[in-house]
Amino acid sequence: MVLQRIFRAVVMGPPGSGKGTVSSRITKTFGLKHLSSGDLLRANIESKTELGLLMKSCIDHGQLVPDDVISRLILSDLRKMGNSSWLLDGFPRTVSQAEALDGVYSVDTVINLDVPFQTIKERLTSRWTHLPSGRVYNTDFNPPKVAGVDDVTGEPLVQRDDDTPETVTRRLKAYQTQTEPVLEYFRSKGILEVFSGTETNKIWPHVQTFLTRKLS
Ligand code: G5P
Ligand code: MG
Repeated sequence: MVLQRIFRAVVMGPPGSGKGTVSSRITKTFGLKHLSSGDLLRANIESKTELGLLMKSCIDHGQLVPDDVISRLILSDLRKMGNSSWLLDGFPRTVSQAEALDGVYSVDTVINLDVPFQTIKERLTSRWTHLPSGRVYNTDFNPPKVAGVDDVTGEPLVQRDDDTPETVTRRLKAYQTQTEPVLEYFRSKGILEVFSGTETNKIWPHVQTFLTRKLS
């Protein structure tokens, strides 16, 4: 689909709710650029930037990184995208981040993936990631063609350091206390759209129909 106007969207949802999976389907179908705050932080860790090294222990412990750090990083990348249509995944995650984004851009829609916590815990321990691209696999749901290897580049897949059961529990707690208030923030602006379910393949057709309507 070729977009007729600039469109700016946010994907929200608890850790492991399928933000990355749904984002890649949205970008493929609708041609938006995808920016994931988690991928951006992991890329900094991987290439051992000063910022990456500083943020690593925060992320490995399942805590959010400071608002000013992530807001600066994301807003600077968005600036480089100029007049493109984009989809943000994992940002904003606090009301202060939402206000920082709001101060610069007008967001058209916020897609919230409402997936039960029990479903999430089972998924994350079987996730495998290609760090350079952010492509995600799951040994049950969408396994790579060859075990342990990225389909596109043939490079090795890794398990994220923050996908241990204890850290997942901490990430879910941080989501409840710090990120759930952001849903209210966007609901009060009338741009929040909630998609509930336990399977991405069942949620996705609803997201696709919603965006097709919104963009036509
Ligand atoms: P991230 O990287 O933003 P999270 O915790 O928000 O991390 P995560 O873990 O990346 O979110 P996701 O993108 O929502 O999850 O989900 P996904 O990767 O698509 O799917 C999860 C797994 O389930 C995959 O293996 C996928 O294949 C599988 N799956 C998907 N659908 C299904 C299904 O229907 N069935 C089954 N069986 N499996 C399925 O943030 C990481 C850290 O970075 C920092 C924080 O420390 C954070 O903890 N950070 C920030 N800190 C402050 N502010 C911000 N804005 C920050 N952003 C990141
Ligand atoms: Mg993700």
